Amino acid sequence: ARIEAAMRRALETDGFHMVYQPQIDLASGSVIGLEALLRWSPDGEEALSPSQFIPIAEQSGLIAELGNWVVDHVLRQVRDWSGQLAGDIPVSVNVAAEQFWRDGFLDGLAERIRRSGVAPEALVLELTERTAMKLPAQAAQIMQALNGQGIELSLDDFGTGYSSLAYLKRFPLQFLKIDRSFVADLVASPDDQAICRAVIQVAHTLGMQVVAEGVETREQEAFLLAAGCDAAQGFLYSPGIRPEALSEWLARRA
Ligand code: G
Ligand code: G
Ligand code: MN
Ligand code: NA
Repeated sequence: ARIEAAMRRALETDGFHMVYQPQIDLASGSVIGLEALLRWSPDGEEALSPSQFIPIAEQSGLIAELGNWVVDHVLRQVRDWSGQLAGDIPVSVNVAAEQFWRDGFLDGLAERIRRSGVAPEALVLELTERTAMKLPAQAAQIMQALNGQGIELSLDDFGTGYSSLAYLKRFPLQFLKIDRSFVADLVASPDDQAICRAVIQVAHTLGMQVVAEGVETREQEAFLLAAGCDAAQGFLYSPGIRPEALSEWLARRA
């Protein structure tokens, strides 16, 4: 309840902010995406991870407002970046289950994008397996509608939920993200190596690009590249970057 009240205050006072983590094309080394990550330090206290406070926002119903804050904030940022290096790179936004499943999510999002003047193609939505598998048939319909509006979709944390391959085939996804738990021990674990290879093959067969999360070493990167993985993000390249520092980071890599 205390966290809930603090979240309400933070929404009123812009107490949240976003950082942007680069996604790197493994073959060319170029930056092909940015994942927007929500950050919050309640009233001068130590930062809380979204994995701690998003579930509270979902239970309390605050997720609608918080989700809208994130979308509007990212859209404004993308608009501010137009004409700069970051302006041409699609930005991935995480969508929580309770946010996705609320009545009016689709229309509300379309309206926010329309009002911002940003092209829908500038956004990628990251949905988790848990979100999609809650009601797979309806999820597939909403996903079709999002694609129809020009918004691309990514399945986040892949391998940690209970996705059925039958549904994976029916979801109109452009990207699949290998969860970082499979990447962490990649170099030492033949099991994780086999899992990553298999996931990459299945995703490619279904026409999806694969992004590996949590890449921290050159060895992991080399394995993933050899296995045909398309892109990677992780501390090897950069943690989330404050928007005001991003242009410089991009310029330094270019
Ligand atoms: O930011 P961090 O790397 O600590 O992320 C922890 C978890 O919180 C990840 O699973 C990430 O997807 C999620 N997350 C980060 N930002 C957002 C956000 O804006 N909205 C939602 N729903 N989840 C987010
Ligand atoms: O679930 P999601 O993929 O959206 O999570 C992103 C989370 O992963 C964020 O909390 C981010 O800070 C974290 N993260 C990003 N890169 C790395 C990494 O290389 N190693 C680890 N351990 N965490 C990472
Ligand atoms: Mn994510
Ligand atoms: Na993830």
